[in-house]
Amino acid sequence: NDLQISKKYAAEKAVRDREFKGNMIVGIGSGSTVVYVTKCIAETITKINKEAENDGRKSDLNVICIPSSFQAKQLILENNLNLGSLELFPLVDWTIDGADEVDQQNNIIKGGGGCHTQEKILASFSKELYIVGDYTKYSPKLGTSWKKGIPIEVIPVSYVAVKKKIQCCLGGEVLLRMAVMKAGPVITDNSNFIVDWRFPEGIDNWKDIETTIKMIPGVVEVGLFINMAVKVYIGTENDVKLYDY
Ligand code: DER
Repeated sequence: NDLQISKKYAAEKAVRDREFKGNMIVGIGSGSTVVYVTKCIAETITKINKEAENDGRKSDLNVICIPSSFQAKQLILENNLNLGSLELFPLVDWTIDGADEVDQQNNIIKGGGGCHTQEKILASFSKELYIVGDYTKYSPKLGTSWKKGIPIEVIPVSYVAVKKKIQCCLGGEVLLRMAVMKAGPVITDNSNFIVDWRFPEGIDNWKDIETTIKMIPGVVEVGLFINMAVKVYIGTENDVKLYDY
């Protein structure tokens, strides 16, 4: 359907805009759009190596992929890519990741897939972060299209206290994210809970909000990526719109 096609187009454009040469450390985000990103990276590497072989020369391309989640690790392995780790490669050339919502000021909500903590770590230690998404992801201001709130990873024992603190200081409603295929709350790759903050109307000082929430003891990471993306690729059913920040 055209949603999947738009994801595929955005993913492929973001990958094809990158130079593939020599030794590269590449960050792999999480979610459904990144499935297309990982496949396209693998296809690009195969193509370059094949061209070198046909020219009778040895390819010098060596791509190592750093995952942002168990899902990303699976994608790297399923696509027969070289799996690395941030411990071994603490500085990443570029990362491509998805998003839940992007606004015109480069404020991004991430964490719909429950992986924003390692995604933000990986993004922060990457020289460049590229975001890819389908046409539902870009909106005039946060909250227009994404209605599930800001994901916040919390240390399990603190979730009620954090919920009350955010509700009383910032308003809105905070809900513990419950699992669907398992009884009880969602447990993250880092063995924590996630609460989603359905924020009130009229918030626009997102950098301050990010800092305020991050400073509450018990909060591990908040799914706000403010001014972190270099470029955002938004797919439509027959094209890709590029937002350059
Ligand atoms: O959790 C995230 O931030 C993921 O990147 C995810 O929400 C992206 O959404 P997608 O599945 O539509 O690519």
